[in-house]
Amino acid sequence: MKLEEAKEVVKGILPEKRYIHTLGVIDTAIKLAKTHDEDTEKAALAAALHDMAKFHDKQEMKEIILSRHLNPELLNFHHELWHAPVGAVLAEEQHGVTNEDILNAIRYHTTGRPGMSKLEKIIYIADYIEPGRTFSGVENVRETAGQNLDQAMKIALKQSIQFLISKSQPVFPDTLATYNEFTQKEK
Ligand code: DGI
Ligand code: FE
Ligand code: FE
Ligand code: FE
Repeated sequence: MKLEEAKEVVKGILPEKRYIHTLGVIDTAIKLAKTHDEDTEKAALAAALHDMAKFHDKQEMKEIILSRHLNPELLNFHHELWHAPVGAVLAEEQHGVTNEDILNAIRYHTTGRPGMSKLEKIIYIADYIEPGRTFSGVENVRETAGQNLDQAMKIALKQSIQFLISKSQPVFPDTLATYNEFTQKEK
């Protein structure tokens, strides 16, 4: 699947605001890919599709998680977490995306995971810092992302976990494990 085609697909399924967010993630991901020597076409395609399941029917997402044997732990957490792994399933099954790195970048864009590839980090961070994001703390990650992806991941994960805790929300185990990994990496 080519970028222009992917944009048409998501333009057809996402509300305008979410489509504009997606365009911001594509732009940001291409920039980060150039800076950090990653394939810009892969980055753009993963970015275009990353939120494709964001408005997918909840019951259908649940069925996909069960039938494709995705991590069953997802069902014990907020349904906001489901659109990432379900999006990867839809990208593969409905749109013929076969590149495993692109599929993983979609699959782990919300929680992260230990052992993330460069592309996975780029999509996670691009989603966090695209120009439409205005929450407090976004600048910390914007400033760091051009220099050091691991450092940017650490800050983004830390802030996300702090935000969830401030709302008394549970934190998905992968998110904590990813934060621990980036923190332990540091010298
Ligand atoms: O889809 P986006 O809004 O662009 O962003 P996202 O996919 O990164 O995050 C979607 C939502 O998921 C966001 O509102 C925060 C929430 N979230 C992320 N990590 C966790 C989480 N919610 C819970 N309960 N636990 C998590 O670990
Ligand atoms: Fe998302
Ligand atoms: Fe995110
Ligand atoms: Fe997003």
